[in-house]
Amino acid sequence: MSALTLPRFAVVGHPNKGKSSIVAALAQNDSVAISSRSGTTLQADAFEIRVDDASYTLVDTPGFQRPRRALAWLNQHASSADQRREAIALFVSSDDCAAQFPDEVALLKPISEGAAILYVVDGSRPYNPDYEAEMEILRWCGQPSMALINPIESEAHIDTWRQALSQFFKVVRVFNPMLADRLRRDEILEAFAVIAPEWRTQIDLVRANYTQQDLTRIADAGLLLAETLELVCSYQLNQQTLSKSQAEKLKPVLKARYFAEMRAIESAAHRRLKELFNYRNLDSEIIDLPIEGDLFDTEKWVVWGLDRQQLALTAAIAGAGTGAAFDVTMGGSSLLLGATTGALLAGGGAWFGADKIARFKVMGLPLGGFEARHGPCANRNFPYVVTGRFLGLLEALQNRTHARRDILTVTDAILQDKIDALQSHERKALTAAFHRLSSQKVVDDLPNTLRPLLDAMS
Ligand SMILES: Nc1nc2c(ncn2[C@@H]2O[C@H](COP(=O)(O)OP(=O)(O)OP(=O)(O)O)[C@@H](O)[C@H]2O)c(=O)[nH]1
Ligand SMILES: [Mg+2]
Repeated sequence: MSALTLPRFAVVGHPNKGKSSIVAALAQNDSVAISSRSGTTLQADAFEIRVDDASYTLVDTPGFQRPRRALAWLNQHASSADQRREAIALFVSSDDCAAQFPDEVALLKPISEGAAILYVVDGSRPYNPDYEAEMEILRWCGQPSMALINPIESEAHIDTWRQALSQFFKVVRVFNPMLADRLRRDEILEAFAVIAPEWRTQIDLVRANYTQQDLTRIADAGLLLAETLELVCSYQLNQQTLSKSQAEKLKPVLKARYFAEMRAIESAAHRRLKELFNYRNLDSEIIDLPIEGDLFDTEKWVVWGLDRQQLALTAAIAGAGTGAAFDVTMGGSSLLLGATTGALLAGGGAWFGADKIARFKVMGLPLGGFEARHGPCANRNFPYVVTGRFLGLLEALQNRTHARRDILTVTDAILQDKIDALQSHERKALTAAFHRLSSQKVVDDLPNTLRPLLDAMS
């Protein structure tokens, strides 16, 4: 091992103790194979973790299967301590061992080729001397090493594990791959540099780049949100028809297409957000983007967006009648409005078919004297709803690790807190920007206006 080689760590231990989970969490890679079935990882698998211009590698390995017999073999091939490393080298290159001890050969090979050792145990199960053969074999490798206690179900046996492990490893840490936030990940990287000081420069560079990467991710998420808001708030479907009755017939088709496309735009944005956080296989569930009906609770945007004076005003109106009176200033669609407002437009709905718009002719035929149109959505709630759902996903991604394989449920519940935390000028700017968006007006520098909402999350 030298400072010239890049840091490389082999994650080893008993089967089913979370080795692959630790690799997934640290590598931020949700394609690492993890399952409750013992013996999931069958061969050593190297994951290079590249963060900008720095990198290190984690090697996921199969668990020890026959450590006592492997140790007996090693003892037969080394009569004194100075021969132990050689015995390990012989072990991993022997065809006989490959046949007898395929898992031990697979896990020891990367170590004999220079990887440092991360030994993983389960802190919810009691210590037991059966593990000593594994730890003894690892000691024979003579590589830098540390132990990680993964409290899979509880922390019940952490103390006894610590005592036992400290006989074999200079550094012992508790690391839960399901809860590994940025701070814990950074602490583990720092420990890597302690056990392998030759790699410190590179590891410190990885850590610094992670800090930069976190900031860049949030900035990129802000750009993505701005782009998505502009797209959904201005989205419109038009279809020219020859007659008003044709336009009427098209009504349900156009409406369904509009809904489907709005949802598709949102899910594409959510997919891109997941990719920004290195989630490529993550399934999430979220209620369908509310495009009509009660989900557009008119009172909600009052609380979300408006300042105190406006709030008092709207509260007074709301007290007098229904909350739905606020937003009838639509740019052509009743789709996003609640039932009451929708009723104001019943019959006409989103239709602008009566005007003769296109008068030109192609080869003597009228191209269409009527236009059926759906959208854009002018409900003032809409940008808030889309933003809330986006931030909900962003926060869930930040609070999750790549070791988890369960479905992510997204809500927009955090939006209110995020808006409350804004300074009043920031909130005003946001309210104004969202109002312009839902009024189909251009918003100058939307990413900057959104920034304070996202900054709180970095
Ligand atoms: N609740 C909880 N479950 C965990 C934790 N770590 C691992 N698991 C679960 O334990 C099981 C085994 O995890 P893996 O990461 O596949 O374990 P492994 O050591 O790589 O297993 P093999 O490849 O079979 O040797 C999976 O079902 C994980 O979801 C943890 O910290 N908490
Ligand atoms: Mg595994």
